[in-house]
Amino acid sequence: MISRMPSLRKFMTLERFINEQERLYPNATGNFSGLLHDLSLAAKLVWREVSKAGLVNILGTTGRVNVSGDVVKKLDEFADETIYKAMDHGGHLCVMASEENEDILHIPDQYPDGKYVLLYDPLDGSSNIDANITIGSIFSVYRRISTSGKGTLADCLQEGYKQVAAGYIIYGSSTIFVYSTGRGVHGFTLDPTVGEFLLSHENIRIPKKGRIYSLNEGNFRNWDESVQRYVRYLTEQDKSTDRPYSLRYIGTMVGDSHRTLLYGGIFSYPADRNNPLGKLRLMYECNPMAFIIEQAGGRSSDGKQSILRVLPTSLHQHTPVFLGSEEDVNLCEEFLQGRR
Ligand code: FDP
Repeated sequence: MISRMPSLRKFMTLERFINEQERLYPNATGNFSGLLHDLSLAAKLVWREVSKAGLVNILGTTGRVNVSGDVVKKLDEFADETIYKAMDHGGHLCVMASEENEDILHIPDQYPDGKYVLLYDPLDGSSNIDANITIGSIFSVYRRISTSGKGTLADCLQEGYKQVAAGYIIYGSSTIFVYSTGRGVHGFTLDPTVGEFLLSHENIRIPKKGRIYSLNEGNFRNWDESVQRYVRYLTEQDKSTDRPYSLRYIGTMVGDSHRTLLYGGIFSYPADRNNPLGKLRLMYECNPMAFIIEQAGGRSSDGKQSILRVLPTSLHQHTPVFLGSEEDVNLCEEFLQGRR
């Protein structure tokens, strides 16, 4: 007779995890879980295309430029449409907005409107696509504030602290779905052989302090003097404070933030002379990442306040961003605010 040893760990799929989380809320209608299930399907569809991008020769620019001035690759368009189509008919959403589109995206008339709002960056780090370097998709979910009918721009322009969920899918050496609904940050790695995201990083906590800094140092001369002083400080030699820090910069916000989440340190895109409000978008990139980092015990800042407190005034607004380990972001703010 074969005696079965109790298995060391149970296989927890993303689907099962979402359902188990729903049971913690006795009044849950299943709408929110349905939304997350739809997102995980969208993630797999985008992953499938990303992973064969080089093979089917769908790369190359379409010649179009998106509202933020980036050249749009075909894969961006595919991801944009795929996420929209996976999310438009579930009855969970009343409106969407995507980094690739200037205006809000309405739910088609034939489908029911729901009580949530989805903002997404379908393919972050698109300039890395051709080099087969890590890219990702980012999402952010809010509760609608309008009372009925079609969702509005005001539904989309809510402060980051009002997010009810946020996360990203990173297409790297593995594909990982990381998300938080305000109860910890959890990561699920895609097993491509069975097509399931499996829980691989439960309750991620960012280290209190790291020793990696991540930003485009090529912009050094265009930064404010306080940012220059901070970065110079990080590169000085001092064993007692773990300096010099190491520099790591992929140039994909998802990748750089994910590494910062796991290893600690600081990721930043500060304002510079060419980008007076920084380069990254508040609604599509900074808010969701700040939500994840803060949920994991880290900090985010625009230099003065938490990113999650920045008042949005337009869909594509930019903000300087500093996020990562609590001690690193605190120290950075001391430099930025002239306290050091
Ligand atoms: P990309 O231009 O490749 O789409 O906001 C987009 C973004 O990438 C971020 O993912 C990344 O952090 C940043 O821009 C990189 O900008 P730089 O090339 O100026 O460093």
